[in-house]
Amino acid sequence: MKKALLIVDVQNDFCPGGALAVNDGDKVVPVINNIMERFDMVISSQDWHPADSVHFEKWPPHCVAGTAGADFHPELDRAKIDLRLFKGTENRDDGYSAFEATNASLTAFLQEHSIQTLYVCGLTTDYCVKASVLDALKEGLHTCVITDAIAAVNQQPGDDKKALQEMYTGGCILVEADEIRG
Ligand code: VGL
Ligand code: ZN
Repeated sequence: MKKALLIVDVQNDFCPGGALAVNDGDKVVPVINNIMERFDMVISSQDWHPADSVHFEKWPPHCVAGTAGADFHPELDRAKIDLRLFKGTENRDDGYSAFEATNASLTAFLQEHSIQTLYVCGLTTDYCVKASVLDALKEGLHTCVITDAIAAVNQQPGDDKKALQEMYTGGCILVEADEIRG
């Protein structure tokens, strides 16, 4: 069975020094680089907001389209990425899930490549990773979240645990990077 890796929002603004930095956001990068070659396809998403997005009523401005903050973390191995998705691109749209990308359809891409299993990693556990996992489950995909390749906003302590619980309850499998075979 074919499997793909979805790398959610490993962007400068979610990493230390960024506009919406999350604890240990950069720690996911070596873990992700190390596992990419075990997948048939690698897909990335990027938060890509217009400067006047309503999303910035809830969040400090971050990942404005085309800015350095919206770039991938410099150490992410982008050469292995087969499809780049951009989301949150409309000014009325939060775009938390990679399935809401506006430049291409993740669902169509997975169908074209006969991929039925999706592994999700990246930033952030309690928003875009969770939203992408829940949409993947709705699409009927076998869905796994890589628990040592994610990091959370944690506005409230424990939001990360709650998000993982919600994913698990929805049918997502929790795995560690070491358990993934090529
Ligand atoms: C995200 C908050 C706001 C995420 C995006 O990538 O999880 N979180 N925008
Ligand atoms: Zn955002």
